[in-house]
Amino acid sequence: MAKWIQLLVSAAILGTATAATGNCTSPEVRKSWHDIPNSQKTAYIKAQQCILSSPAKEGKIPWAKTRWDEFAGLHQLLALQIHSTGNFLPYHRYFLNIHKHLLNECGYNDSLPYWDETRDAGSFSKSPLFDKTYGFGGSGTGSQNCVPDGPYVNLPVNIGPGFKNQPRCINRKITDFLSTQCGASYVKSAVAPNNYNDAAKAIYMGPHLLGHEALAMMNGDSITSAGDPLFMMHHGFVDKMWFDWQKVNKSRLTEIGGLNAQDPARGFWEFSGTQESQSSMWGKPNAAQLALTPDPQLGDGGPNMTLNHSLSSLGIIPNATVADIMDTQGGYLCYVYA
Ligand SMILES: [Cu+2]
Repeated sequence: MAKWIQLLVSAAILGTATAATGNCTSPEVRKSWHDIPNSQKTAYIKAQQCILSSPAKEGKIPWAKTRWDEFAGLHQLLALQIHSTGNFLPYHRYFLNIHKHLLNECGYNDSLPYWDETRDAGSFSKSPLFDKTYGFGGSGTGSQNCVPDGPYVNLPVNIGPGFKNQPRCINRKITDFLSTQCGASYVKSAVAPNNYNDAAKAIYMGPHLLGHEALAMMNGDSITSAGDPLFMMHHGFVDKMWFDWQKVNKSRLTEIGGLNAQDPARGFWEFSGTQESQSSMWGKPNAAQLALTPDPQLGDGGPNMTLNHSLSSLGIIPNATVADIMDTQGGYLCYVYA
């Protein structure tokens, strides 16, 4: 697709970005779930229920039964490209944008909320995010740790665990002490490094990973954690860390680095090896999954991440480049965090 058509389509999706100039005049303000009105929470939840219950639309991933499966399935296919690599922060920012598109399809046009986890660090279980009416439901119960209440009960996900695919409940098991490391002092050290690779790694290994582990179950599975709608709240928090890091110096809006993929023959790997014993149970992508997985070197022409790197949603929204998403107020994107 020609670049200008792509920009027009993107502008139509985002509403506030002007394609003709690439300007972003009135950025969407993304607020923590704590601070949005109940009416917005209800509208968001209704759209999320719609995504979880709508049939698959793209038809590219044969094992995806719902629209949500197509989204979670995309994260599964790309798992070895977007974790412990230079594409972690860029792709998850683009992934938030894909989610925004799915919410739009289901009638939600307000700003994307995120979860300011610093406010709940050390006591996740008491967070308003787990409210059964105005939140995502609570900690799991029973042998599968299925979330027992809230808006997403009885809405199964057909992706995961790991590289497997079977119908399952959204599950989580909150451990408060692990959530301590999502606190303000930990976030401050995560965004302290001066270069992209070190900051990306500190964010990944710090509040990002600990947030996942504090929620565990589906949320602790790096391949298919995106099955739980709560994932998007957590990754808004992660994206805000990158946004805050980038704000320090304009040169950071063009700074990228690292590799664009892990080795699929090895299976999933985390930066420091802390989860390797766990990841062995997540398995490896099978031949059908590999055949569907976008080429990680597309745009880069080699194993290293560049600004030309191609970001794919397998057709849900147009492909973008890393250059497009570097600046949240660059025109392709148009938002800030409050
Ligand atoms: Cu991920």
